[in-house]
Order: sequence, then structure tokens, then C-alpha cells
Amino acid sequence: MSSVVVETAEDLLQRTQAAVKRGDHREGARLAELALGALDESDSPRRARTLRLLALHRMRLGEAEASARAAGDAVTLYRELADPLGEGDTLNVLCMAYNQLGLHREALEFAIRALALAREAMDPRLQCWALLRVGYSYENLADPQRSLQYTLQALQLARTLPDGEEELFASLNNLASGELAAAEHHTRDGHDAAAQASLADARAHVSEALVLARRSGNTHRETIALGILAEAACHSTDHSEAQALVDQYQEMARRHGYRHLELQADFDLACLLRKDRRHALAVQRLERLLADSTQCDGDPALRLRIEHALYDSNKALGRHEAALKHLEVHARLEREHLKAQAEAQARVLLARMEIDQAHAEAERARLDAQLQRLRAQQLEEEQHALRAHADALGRAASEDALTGLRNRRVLDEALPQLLERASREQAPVAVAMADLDHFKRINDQFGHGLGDRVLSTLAQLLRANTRGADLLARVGGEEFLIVLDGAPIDLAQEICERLRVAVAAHPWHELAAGLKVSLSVGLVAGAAGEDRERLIARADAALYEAKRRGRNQVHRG
Ligand code: GH3
Ligand code: MG
Ligand code: MG
Repeated sequence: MSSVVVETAEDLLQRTQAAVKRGDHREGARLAELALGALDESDSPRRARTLRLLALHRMRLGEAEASARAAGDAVTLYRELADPLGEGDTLNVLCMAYNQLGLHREALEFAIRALALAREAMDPRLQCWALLRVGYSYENLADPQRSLQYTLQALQLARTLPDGEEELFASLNNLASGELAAAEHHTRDGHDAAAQASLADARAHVSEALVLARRSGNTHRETIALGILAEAACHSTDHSEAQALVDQYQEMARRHGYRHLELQADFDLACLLRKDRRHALAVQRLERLLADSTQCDGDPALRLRIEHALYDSNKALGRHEAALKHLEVHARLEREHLKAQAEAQARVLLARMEIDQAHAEAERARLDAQLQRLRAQQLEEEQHALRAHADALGRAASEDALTGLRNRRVLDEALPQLLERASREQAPVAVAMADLDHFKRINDQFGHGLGDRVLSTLAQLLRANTRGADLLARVGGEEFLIVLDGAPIDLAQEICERLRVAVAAHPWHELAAGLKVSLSVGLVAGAAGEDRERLIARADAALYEAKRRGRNQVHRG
């Protein structure tokens, strides 16, 4: 990938981010789509950021379904990147998109997850936004008490944040809206005192927000705050203040081109007229507004409220035909809206289910691979153990346990081959039969255990005084056969003599005081074509002769 492409994608990303601040969401969404096209598939950190911004712009544009899709992809990426703050920010956007879709319970879950991530990461800014989103979701779930509780927490946190103006403004605003909703609940339930208290709280919060907005020169925020203040004033019996506030915010909205807020102000003015029972004027204003709002493809929720207000005022004027017409349109629009919303909900939930399923499958595949690795490892370990066991068995079959020398079985197998080869090659071979002298006495005098130690020490002496190629075997209790391959008989005699001396001179007293050990050896040279039994029998006879001649000697037979 060339660096030019990186710069272009990064540049687009920066401009997408800048569009958030300006509130230019149409352009922001366009730039985000371009950035996604320019980004490398493997550039997950930038993809995650771009998708989150795209989701934010789409959500602000009211394009909830597209927002939910982008935010869902961003959440997955952030999770893979182990970036809890990115994930939390995106969950907050996802929460707003789901609220727009009417999926309030799911929206609440996302906000709660964002809150948990924020607390874990100990990030107060993210925590503040998550608290606001939880509060907003509760408001949509018609739980004003809980909504206010969370929003108040957000406000308290916002007051402690450095550079927390945006968070503070949002908290005050949401709190004021929440109090207004609570006031409506109280009025409906006939709790007038509680309603008045909520209204007073709402005014106090939004007034603070207004001061904040004016101080920072943010006209959009100022217009919004004025709108909420006007709404609060509409609830009082004296409508002149409300009228003045609505005029003021409508003027501001017109001046700065906040079309949506301008239309909202028009509707608020019509509501004031209706409260004053000036229904004919209200109908006029509402009909003009209806034409306006349909023309500019305005927000469907406002359209619904206009139709309902028109029905209500026409009915009050006794214009039943017109009232019925608006009621029918209202019913149709509501039906269409609900149907579209239900379809969008189904699509979003299905997509989410598919993502969850894909996650589950990926997780299962990962676990399967891990299991297979473990099985392979286990198998390898088993094979290793089996091999070790087989080796041990093999050694046991060919080795004498006490001395580590070859046993009789190996000798029986190896000796005939060795003799046959020596005969074929006309190479010399000597065989010596060695036997400890008076070993029975040693056992009797020093015990069987010490006898065993004498045997294993003798084995060491045998090994030390012969070559690796020579065959050493324990053929009886304390009898050893030595096959000196390739050794002429004179050399063999020297080796045996050396061995005998080594045994006699060994410091046996270190094993037990007074212990003396000697060895008798019968030595014969292998004759061409001679078989094993005969050769051993001759060596035995030579040994017998060595014993007979007084032991501790080598006799050549
Ligand atoms: P000689 O000089 O005539 O060979 O006398 P000896 O006592 O060595 O006589 P013999 O060969 O008849 O006796 C061998 C003894 O070696 C008999 C037995 O108690 C002992 N023996 C055989 N195998 C073992 C063993 O594995 N450990 C111990 N401690 N003693 C053994
Ligand atoms: Mg003996
Ligand atoms: Mg013996």
C-alpha cells in the first residue's frame, strides 16, 4: 500500500471527525463512506474509528438502521483490538440508534455495557456519557424516576470534568427534559404539587444550560436550550412568557438555519393557541406547518403530532369531517411508521443474531483447534511414555538388573553370530568365565545385601578393564562371561590378568571392614567352527581348574 493512500484515508478520517463538531452530518457520513473505501482492509484501528464516526453521523441524520450496522461492526473491531474506550464510545452510539429504532430494552443493555467498560477503565468522561445514555433509555422505557436518577449522576460527574462543557450541557438538557416528562406524568396522575416541583427543576437546569451555551457562543445549543425553556413555560397558566420564548427561539432557529427547530417552534406556537382555545388560528398555523414540513420531508414524529393536533382542534371547532380526515391520516401514518419500524427492528435484530452466531462459531472453531492441539500433545506424551516403557522393557529383557551387564538371553542370541563372523573372517576371539572366590562365605559373613554390592562393584571393575566392544554378561549368580572379540589369546590373558589384579587390589574394606574379594578366571581361545555350548563348556573347565589350583588366578584352558 502506498503512503499516498494512507494519507488520503487519514485525511478523510480527520475531515469526518471535523464534520461532527460542525454538526454537518450529511457531509460527515459521505466522508466516512469514502474513508472506508480508501482504507486498507487490515487497518483495523482506522476502520473502527471510521465506522464509529459513520454510525454517529447516520444516527444524527435519523438513519438508525445504517447507524446500527456501522456501530455493530465498529464494536466488533474495537473488541478485537481490546480497546475498551473505543468500544464504550461506540456502544453509546449504538444505544442511541437502537432507541431511534424503538428497541429501547436493547438500547439500555448497550448503555449499561458502555457504563461497565467506563468504570473498568476508570474513564469519567465515557462514564458520564454512558450514564446519560442509560438515563435516556429509561426515559424511553417510560421509567422517569430511574431516568432522572442516572442523568443526575451524569450531571454530578460532568461538573468534575475538566473541559466538560459538552457533557455538562448535555446533562442539564437531558435532566430538564426528564423533569418535563416527569411533570407530565405527575399532572396525569393528579399530583399537582409534584408536577410544579418538577417544572421548577426543569427550568433551573435548562437556565443553567442556557447560560453555558451563551457563554461559549454555541448558537445551536442556545436554541435547543431556549426551546426546552419555552416548553417548560408552556406548562404555566400565563402563556405570554412562553409566547415570547418560543418567538425568540424560532427567530434564532431561522437566523441560523436550524430548520428542524424552526418547525418545532411553529408547532409549539400552535400548541399555545390551542391551550388558549384559539382553535381556528391553531388550525391555520398547523396547516401551514403541515405543508412546510411535508415539503421539506420533515421528521415523521412531528408530522404525526401535527396530524393529531389538527384532528383535535377541528373536533373542538365542530368540523367533524376535517377532524376525521386528519385522524385517518394519523392512523395510517402511525401504522406505516410502526410497520417500517418493526421491519427495521427485525432486520437489525436478525443481523445482530447472525453476528452473534458468527462469533459463537468462531469461538467454537477456536476451542476445537485448542482441543485438537491438546489431544495431539496428549498423544505425543502417551507415545513418549510408551516408548520409554518399551525401552525399559527392552533393557529388562536384555539387561541384568543388579549389575547392568548383559544377561544370559542376550548372550545366547549374540554369541553364535559373533563366533560365526569371527570364524568367517578368521579373526581371533577369546572367552573367559569368571567366578568370585568363596562368595558363599562373603554372603554368610557380611550379609546378602553386601554380597549384592560386591557384585555390582565387580561389574564396574569388569567394564573398566575391558573395551566397549567386548561382551560382558552375567550368566549365573556370581559368574560372568567375557567375550573378547578380536583379541588374540595372549592379549586376552593380559586383560584377564589385569582384571584379576584389579579385583584383588580393590579397596573392598571400604565396603565392609575385613572384606576381601578375589576372582578366578578360566580362559579359552575360540576355535574355528566351534559352537557356543562347547566353547562355554571349555571355559567352565578352565575355571574349574583355576579354582582347583588355589583360586585368585587366570587359567588358560
Ligand atoms: P567358589 O570359590 O568355589 O566359587 O565358592 P563359592 O562360595 O563362590 O561357591 P558357589 O559358586 O557354589 O556359590 C555361589 C554363591 O553365590 C551361592 C549364592 O549364595 C551366592 N549368590 C548367587 N547369586 C547371588 C546374588 O545375586 N547375590 C548374592 N548376594 N549372592 C549370590
Ligand atoms: Mg564362586
Ligand atoms: Mg559359582
